[in-house]
Amino acid sequence: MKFSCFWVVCLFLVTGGLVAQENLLINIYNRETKSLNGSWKYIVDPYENGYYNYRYEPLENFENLWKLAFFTNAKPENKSDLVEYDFDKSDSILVPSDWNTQKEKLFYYEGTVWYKKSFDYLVKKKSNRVFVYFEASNYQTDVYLNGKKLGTHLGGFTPFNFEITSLLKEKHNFLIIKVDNKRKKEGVPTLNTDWWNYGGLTRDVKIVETSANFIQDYFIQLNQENNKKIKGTIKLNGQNLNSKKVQLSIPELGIKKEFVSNDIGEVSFEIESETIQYWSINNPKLYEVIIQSDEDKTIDQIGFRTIKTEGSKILLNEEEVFLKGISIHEESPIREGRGYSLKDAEQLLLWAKELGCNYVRLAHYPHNEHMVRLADKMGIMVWEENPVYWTISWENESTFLNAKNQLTELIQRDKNRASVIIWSMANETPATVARNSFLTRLAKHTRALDNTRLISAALEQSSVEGNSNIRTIDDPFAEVVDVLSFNQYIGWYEGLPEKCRSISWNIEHNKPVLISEFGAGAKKGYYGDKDTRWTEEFQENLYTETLNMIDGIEQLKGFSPWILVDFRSPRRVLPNIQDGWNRKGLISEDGQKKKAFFVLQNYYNNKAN
Ligand code: GCB
Repeated sequence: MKFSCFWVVCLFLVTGGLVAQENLLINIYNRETKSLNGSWKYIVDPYENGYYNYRYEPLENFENLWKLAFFTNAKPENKSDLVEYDFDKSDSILVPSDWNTQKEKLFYYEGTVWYKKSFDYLVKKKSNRVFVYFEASNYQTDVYLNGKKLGTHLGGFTPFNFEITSLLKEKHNFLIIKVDNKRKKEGVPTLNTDWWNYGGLTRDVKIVETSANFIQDYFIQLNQENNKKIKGTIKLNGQNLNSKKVQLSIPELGIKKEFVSNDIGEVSFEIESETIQYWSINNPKLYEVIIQSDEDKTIDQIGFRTIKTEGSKILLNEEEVFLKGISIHEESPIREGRGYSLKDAEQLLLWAKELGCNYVRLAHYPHNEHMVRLADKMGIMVWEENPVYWTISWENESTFLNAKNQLTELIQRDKNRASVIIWSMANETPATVARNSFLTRLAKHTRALDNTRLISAALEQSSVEGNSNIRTIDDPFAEVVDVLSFNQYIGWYEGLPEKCRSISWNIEHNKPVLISEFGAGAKKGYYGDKDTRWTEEFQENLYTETLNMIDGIEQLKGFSPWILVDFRSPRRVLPNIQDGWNRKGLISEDGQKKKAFFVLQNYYNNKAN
């Protein structure tokens, strides 16, 4: 078979076409966009027949096999022509949303599904640019427009976009997306997790139109060293970006300033203001911030606050704060499956508020943007987490780059959110040399992108040598973090709840301590005595005992028990109790509060912030 130069170029695009960070757009939340949500055609392709030939070579490498590739959306040219797929005659599926809970036959499916959407698009102005923006898609996403590959994205929980200006037509565009959620050893996360591997276009898909030169990025917040100054950078994207005018206004603060960009289209500034009302949990003040260039304008709602640590204290606007938290998975409390909507976010955060929380841990991966936007409005502090979970391939450089890329996309999306106070690098990872280096590099990268927030990771505790009743943190990564967090399950995976009474804590670090997880499983409506596992009383007792125990940790500055709502996990198979659900929720998947909810609520209500 002929292997022409053209196909070599295509192959390069396929293998080398991973999304680069430089072009990720921000504040799409507030931009005018065309939604591609709704009904899409789909083809389930477990053998990836739409991508490989029978020798398992990509079809696109062969001129004569090209049309067999599903992304070409080929149709038979005459009645004898052989084309063995047809999107238009295939079933439909809704976007956004995972496929598992939409189609019964896909409940346990892990593999490739091809999505297709046709659309017309009239650009508003000829010189404008157009992008297709994905809020998230799990896990590997290959994107094709009108038969041409735009690129590949890895990772299930962060946004990415591709420019489509030159490929777009007024009529009959077809976007074909290959989404593959197969778990992989070298992936982030890897093969083993304690949550459901929901696949598909799980968040919104949008078309974004911008001017030729547009405002691509900005980072605007309070100077952490001087709370009378607002500090920021703005970055334009386009051609000839030197000496462009950029205006920043915050009308409520009487701020209106004009800057001129440097040769790469960036401006940096510091603006004094004596009258800033700081964002806080009691007064989550957000200002309307308007950024304008010659051709573009974008508006955001930004809160200004400082967050820092001092010894073992966490200071929000220089005042000590105790983080009354709860961990949350991104599952819809309204429908089944992966959460994605504003309504999902509202329900979860309202429950957290009802529990008395001023803080949430969004575990174990970046949640949808509604969560942090709403937390900004509701005055809830947020821990955001990269899906570096349990047993990543620490020595694999491409795994590292993948983890770094996902974290970068998260920071890019949320760095202007006052509610976000902690970036978490990982959860429950083994303290090996390779892992220490992996996480230290991630932390260094995070600080380089954003040195205004705190860095943490959910670590593990251990016994001091010779006395299993004295617990400590001897993980070397504790030296790197700003906030020392760890998970502990004394009374559930280790002994019974009363065991908490025999444990004392010897933590030597002069840093704030957070307990990022503790908990016990209980089936809503299963009642009994406190020693009977899975009863609400067992869980209730575990909370009572744990709260007594951890009150004895001197540097304790908050916690986020595991977890707000029961969530799906294929690891949880006990019939009539788990049935595929991790039961450590304080609320059942159908919204009923368990007894332990009220123990924690009572504790939080009696505890000062
Ligand atoms: C943990 C993990 C969390 C699990 C939880 C459990 O330590 O961080 O992802 O779901 O334990 O229920 O075992």
